[in-house]
Amino acid sequence: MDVSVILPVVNETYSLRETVETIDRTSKKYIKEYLIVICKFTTKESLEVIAKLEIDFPGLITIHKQVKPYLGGALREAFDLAKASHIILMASDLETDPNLVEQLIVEEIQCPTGIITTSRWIQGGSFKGYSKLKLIFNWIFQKSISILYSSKLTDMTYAFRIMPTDLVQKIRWEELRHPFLLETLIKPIRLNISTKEIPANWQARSEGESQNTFIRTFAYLKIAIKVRFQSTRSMLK
Ligand SMILES: Nc1nc2c(ncn2[C@@H]2O[C@H](COP(=O)(O)OP(=O)(O)O)[C@@H](O)[C@H]2O)c(=O)[nH]1
Ligand SMILES: [Mg+2]
Repeated sequence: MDVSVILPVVNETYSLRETVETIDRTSKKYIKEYLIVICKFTTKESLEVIAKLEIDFPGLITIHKQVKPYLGGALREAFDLAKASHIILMASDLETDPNLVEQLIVEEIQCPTGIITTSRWIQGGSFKGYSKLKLIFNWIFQKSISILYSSKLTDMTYAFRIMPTDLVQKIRWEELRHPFLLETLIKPIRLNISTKEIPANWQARSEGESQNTFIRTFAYLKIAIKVRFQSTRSMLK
């Protein structure tokens, strides 16, 4: 088993470097590549950090400039390019703690056809720097989705997880914006793929800005309802 770590980048600099360095320190033996996805908005400062990473981690950095738009577009193209047996979906802004990558991989080895995903809501997980109002909305949203899907999962929108590459390559994806992150879990759930959560501590990024807006959160509901009633055959390529 080996891993392609997918890292979408817009405005991250030291956060991206720390992400790669931490994973290299803790999980080097499993990593086949860091698949960095850039877009036309990726800043000059970020591109400089990426160029430096290419020198410091020879042979391990793959750079892809996305053609499709938005975060979903970036990740969908990365899925098709991934060379390892598994992909890790995460961010480069340190909102996905790179120290957890080793545990994700070790747990996945126990069940390589399933998905190990992270949760900020289970025992041991937490949010830091999230407003009370957002927390309430998040909790209600998570609860609604888990009821809709009769699932025990507690954090389906936090996209920090490990998945088999053949699975992500055979699913027909639809979303291009952030709701894609939810789609990457609910389609596998409908396809009866096993899932397990481990706790994660979330902390708001300390550099750059999110590409997501709170008001768009409601778009997640649309894909949640659509996929719930979609035939599983139509989910596959
Ligand atoms: N390549 C690429 N990366 C993106 C895009 N949108 C977001 N990202 C990156 O994906 C990660 C998660 O996105 P972010 O905007 O922080 O979303 P949030 O954490 O859900 O609010 C960050 O590292 C972003 O820089 C995009 O359109 N293209
Ligand atoms: Mg973020």
